[in-house]
Amino acid sequence: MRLLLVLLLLGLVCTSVLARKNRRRNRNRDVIRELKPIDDPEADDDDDDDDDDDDDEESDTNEKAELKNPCDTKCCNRGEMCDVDKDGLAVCLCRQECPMPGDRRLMVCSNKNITFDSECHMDREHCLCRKKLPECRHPRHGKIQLDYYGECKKLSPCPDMEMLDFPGRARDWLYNVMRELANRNDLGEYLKLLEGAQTDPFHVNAVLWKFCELDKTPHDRFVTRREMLFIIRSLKAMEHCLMPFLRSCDKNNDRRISLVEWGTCLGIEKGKISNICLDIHRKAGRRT
Ligand SMILES: [Ca+2]
Repeated sequence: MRLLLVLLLLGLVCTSVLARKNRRRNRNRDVIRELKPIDDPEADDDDDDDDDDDDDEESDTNEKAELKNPCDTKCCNRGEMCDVDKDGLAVCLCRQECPMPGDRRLMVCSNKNITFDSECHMDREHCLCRKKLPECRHPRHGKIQLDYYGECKKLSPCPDMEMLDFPGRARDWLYNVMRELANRNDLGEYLKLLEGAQTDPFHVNAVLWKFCELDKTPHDRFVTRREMLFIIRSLKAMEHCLMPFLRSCDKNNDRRISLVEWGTCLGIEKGKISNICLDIHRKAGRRT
């Protein structure tokens, strides 16, 4: 029941994150649309003098160059939005405001243990404080980061018994996530691994699949905290054994988890830990 709840909550988090991304994209499009000049089709009709054609073409070209929105090629950080200054240059400014989500599930907890109404609110505060602007609520927010999705709460320690039980629960959870993704046709090239995971009580394929899935940036057969950020942020508040478990996986303390460390940590026999991603990625035409 608890695993199902985690699965459903993860689904909710995924959906809300995607929705936020879409809303952010739409908002950015709206901003750019507002900043983009609107061509006036009647402007050309006013010019009837053939002798002035060359001058007009040159003028049009200059005008178009002038009207090109410099923000089209400007990349801003999170919490910022692009604007054009008085000299016509693209500048990144902190967002003036964020929409109120009206849903407590979109709250986020920062690494300073402060709850924000949304990721947008936290990013905006980070921007204001980084730029030392007067609206910044506290100077230390200049180094604020997202710790986990949801309202901040006291995270209880993981009891030894639960820690012992964690690998088995994690394997079952990974298998359930895999099945859920397959039901949604989102398992892609890893679909063939599901059959093996179904018939195996240890769900070895599900454990190996998750490693392939996490090891992406870069694909170097190690999983770093950065590569696990989404799963950590999604589950940290719900699963108090997650962080100590992940720390325990990194046996040689090099701040990254190898495939063998991952498999061993999740209770898989060494002989069954294989780099199945290699074949799958090759067959999918992906560089490995
Ligand atoms: Ca990696």
